[in-house]
Amino acid sequence: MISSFVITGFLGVGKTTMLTNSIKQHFPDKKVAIIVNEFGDIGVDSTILKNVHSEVLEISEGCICCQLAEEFESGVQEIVEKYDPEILFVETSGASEPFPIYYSLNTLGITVEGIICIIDSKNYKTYMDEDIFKYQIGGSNILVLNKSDLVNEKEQEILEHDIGLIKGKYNIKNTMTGVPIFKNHFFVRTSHGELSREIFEDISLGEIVNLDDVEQAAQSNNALISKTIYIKDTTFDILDKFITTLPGNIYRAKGIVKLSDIEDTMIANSSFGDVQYDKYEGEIKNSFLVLIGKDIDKTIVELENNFNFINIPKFTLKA
Ligand SMILES: Nc1nc2c(ncn2[C@@H]2O[C@H](COP(=O)(O)OP(=O)(O)OP(=O)(O)O)[C@@H](O)[C@H]2O)c(=O)[nH]1
Ligand SMILES: [Mg+2]
Repeated sequence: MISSFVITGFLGVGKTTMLTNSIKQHFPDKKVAIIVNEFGDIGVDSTILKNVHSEVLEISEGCICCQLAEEFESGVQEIVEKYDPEILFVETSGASEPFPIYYSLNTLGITVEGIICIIDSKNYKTYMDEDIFKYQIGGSNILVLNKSDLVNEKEQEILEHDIGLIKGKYNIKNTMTGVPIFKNHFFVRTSHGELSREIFEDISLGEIVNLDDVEQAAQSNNALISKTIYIKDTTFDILDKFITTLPGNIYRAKGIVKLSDIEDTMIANSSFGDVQYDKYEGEIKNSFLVLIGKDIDKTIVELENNFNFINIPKFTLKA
């Protein structure tokens, strides 16, 4: 029997970080497979995850909760047939809601042990009115308050209060009976996605009947758009200035870059202005960044006019 966990949460909250920092160390004796869904057209997360986990399947350029639902189901079947995992983790895109994914896994006969929603303790206020954020919380039973290193105790209390209110209102219910379908939920405070093994062992969603009577959220990405830009010969300082001064409607920037003054190739990772660089163990043909945000088309044209080292091709190059 295969058991699974769905990892959901808004853009850049720390889903991939949780998978890299927690999973391998907790299940060294199990065959673990991961399906990762990315909103952008080039998968950065699968590249990061492949450094840590051997069986990683990437589904990019859209959301597996709606337009890529079929690709998701065939992806699950493919990974099960090829690898026969004992545990499957599914990282949804930051713009996906978890319930349809839970539903698909059930239909495929895979037990879902937990739906883990990761929350960015510092930046959640920027998008707490977005439907997708509320439905991600409503459809989960483990609420991980991540990035606790970036907030103080008072801010954590406000966060827990805010998230508790959203959970109360958006908890997924059976529309016929009004009863919440997940029997209980709990909060976990952490940083860098570090979760204890007990969290994965002690939970179970239990058997849920009448799935057809469950209300589902209106699937709306609220105009989130992703665009890949390519970076031509430039230095670290110039790129860093570019990333740290990106306009506020670009929520997320991530990519793999080779710069002229640094020997290592690097993964650049920015969410809501918090930027981090890590060494990338591998080679790339073209340096690129995937930018994700709201109404970014005009912003991208302005960026292209202002920075001569970026290039937005009319077609997708191989990274
Ligand atoms: N300070 C701090 N940074 C964190 C923490 N968790 C993750 N990050 C950083 O946040 C950035 C985004 O993390 P990811 O794990 O890629 O987030 P994600 O949810 O997978 O992002 P998407 O898949 O693009 O939605 C990275 O630069 C991480 O290193 C944390 O607890 N504290
Ligand atoms: Mg990710």
